[in-house]
Amino acid sequence: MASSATTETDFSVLPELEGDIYTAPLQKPAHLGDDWVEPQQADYGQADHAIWDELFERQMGVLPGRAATAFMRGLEKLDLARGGVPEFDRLSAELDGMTGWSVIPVPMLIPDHVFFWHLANRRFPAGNFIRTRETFDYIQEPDVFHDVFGHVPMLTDPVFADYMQEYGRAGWKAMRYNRLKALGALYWYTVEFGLIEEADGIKAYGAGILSGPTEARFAVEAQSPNRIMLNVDRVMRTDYVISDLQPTYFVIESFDDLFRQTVERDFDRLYRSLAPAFTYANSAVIDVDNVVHRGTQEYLLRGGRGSGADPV
Ligand code: HBI
Ligand code: FE
Repeated sequence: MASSATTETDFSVLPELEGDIYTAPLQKPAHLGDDWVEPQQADYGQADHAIWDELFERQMGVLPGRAATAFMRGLEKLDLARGGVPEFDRLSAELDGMTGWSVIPVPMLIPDHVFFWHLANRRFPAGNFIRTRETFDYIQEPDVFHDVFGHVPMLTDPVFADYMQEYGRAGWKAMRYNRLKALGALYWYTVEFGLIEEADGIKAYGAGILSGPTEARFAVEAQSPNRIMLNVDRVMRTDYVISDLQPTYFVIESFDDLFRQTVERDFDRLYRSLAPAFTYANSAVIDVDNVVHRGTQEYLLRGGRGSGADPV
């Protein structure tokens, strides 16, 4: 049944922020409207398209057998193998016929409430730039490869597409309860770094895993990280790592199960039960966990990113 927000709230209107609601203090560039959207960059040069193609090739060398079936199907349905930075209008036209989503260009990280508002209207904000040679292996902000290669193929899956819209709608409520960190943790451990159980093993559907060179093997196969069945109450209380491989990955049985665990939840009650800060460390395994693999945490123990520790 629809949560109360979906009956009272008019999602076509950008929410007004009240009081001390947490949002990233971002300075809106003068040329952007309230929706933070701009025209897609039209002058990608040969060097930019080559960077996209090299990133694409590198991922296709590691993802088969490790990426969720829904993701691999989405790559095909959207013909992302055709080469070069894709045109968002083409992707939006094709997505519209599948799940009603569109891809909209944004120049940078945008405020949470604007991001949620777009998701609530089935618009996916994607980076309107591509990384440089110098930042080839690690980017600070999501560029077009992270967003369009990592996230957009999953929007071709009807259940996941519904989940993403409901996630955006849940953002409203999180703002009202000032629980954006908790909702951010749910996003992080599903949309960015989620794993799913398939008949032939655990696969990745999170864009942060799918768009990086090392994390697909680390998340799916390495001994180091924990792999724990996803429980929304537990995930929303769990801290996460922004700039390194995750010490813990959460596994879902199916996108239907993810949808059931979230949309059919009473988020009002859940948010009221959450503390303002996180409760569990990102490497913790707790008594209620349904543990698929208890990690050795050897990657962290040996210093993590920059220490030369080999993740897999
Ligand atoms: N902005 N452009 C962009 N891309 C994101 O992925 C993004 C964002 N703003 C906020 C955000 N993600 C996260 O805080 C989500 O949890 C909302
Ligand atoms: Fe992302």
